[in-house]
Amino acid sequence: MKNLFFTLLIFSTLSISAQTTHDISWTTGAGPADLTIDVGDTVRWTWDDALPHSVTSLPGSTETFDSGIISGMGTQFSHTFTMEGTNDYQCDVHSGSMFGTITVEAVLGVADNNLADLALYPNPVSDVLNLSTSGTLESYDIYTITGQRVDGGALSQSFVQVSNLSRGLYFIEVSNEFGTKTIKFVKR
Ligand SMILES: [Cu+2]
Repeated sequence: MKNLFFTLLIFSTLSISAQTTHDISWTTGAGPADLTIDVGDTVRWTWDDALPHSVTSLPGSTETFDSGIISGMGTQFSHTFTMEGTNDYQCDVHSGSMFGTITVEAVLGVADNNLADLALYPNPVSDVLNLSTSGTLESYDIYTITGQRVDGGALSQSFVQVSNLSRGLYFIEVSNEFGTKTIKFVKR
């Protein structure tokens, strides 16, 4: 049981990025249908008239995608962009009025925001546990070594009051939208 808890702690430190789906109304005259998105985001085109259309990447586009020519009000085509770059595309039927560019940018700030540099001080601690990181602090949970949660909540400041904890060994799990980091500390 204890081993399982430690294993979970280790895996819970892996980060997860937020992903977004962007919608484009795909109809004659929709061009230029341009968007700037983050790597990992999805663009979803929805056919908003009854005419046949396609969503087709053009030569030179960073990624290749093609819905084929399909028709039907409400038809959807989605593509998840995984590479930083520029993607020119068009409708192969109405290339003069249905076209656009999807610009895909590297996700900024994750490296600085993933809590990888989170540090605690002092450790051992008696009253106030300070949290030092270049990332954004959003919430925390404190667990005993047997996995019992004894404290936690939103983090609006870069410290946690631990004077109420009994003496012993604890883990603090600090989270933000990009992930979680868990560090052991000693309360004395
Ligand atoms: Cu079209």
